[in-house]
Amino acid sequence: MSYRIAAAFAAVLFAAAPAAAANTGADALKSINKDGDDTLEIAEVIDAGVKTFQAINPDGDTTLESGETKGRITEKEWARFNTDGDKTLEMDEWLKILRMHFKRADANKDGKLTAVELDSKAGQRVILMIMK
Ligand SMILES: [Ca+2]
Ligand SMILES: [Ca+2]
Ligand SMILES: [Ca+2]
Ligand SMILES: [Ca+2]
Repeated sequence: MSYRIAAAFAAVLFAAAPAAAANTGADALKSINKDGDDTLEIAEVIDAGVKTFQAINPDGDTTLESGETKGRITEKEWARFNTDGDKTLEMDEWLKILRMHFKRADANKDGKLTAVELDSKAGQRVILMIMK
């Protein structure tokens, strides 16, 4: 196998394996929507966000370190929301970011996220913070 072909294969493999598994809005509704409607409200999103915080925090402390938020929180968000200036993200900081993405994803401002809103660019950022 030539180097060029090997490189092409590697590119395909990387493209097929994003850092965090991509979930659709329908996936998110299926696993997180508990009240029988077909939308996610802020309470459901916060609840799932708290669970995801705990799930991606394998060292079991009360904070997320940058390695633990890889692919979910951008460096810019770290700088803006890590308001106590330490090297860790506390739960309140994590949830502030999540609330921001919820607001951005809620295109019609009715306080609910539909599958379509969850599939938008902003909605995908919500999903990254509420599903492991
Ligand atoms: Ca709901
Ligand atoms: Ca941690
Ligand atoms: Ca902090
Ligand atoms: Ca909406």
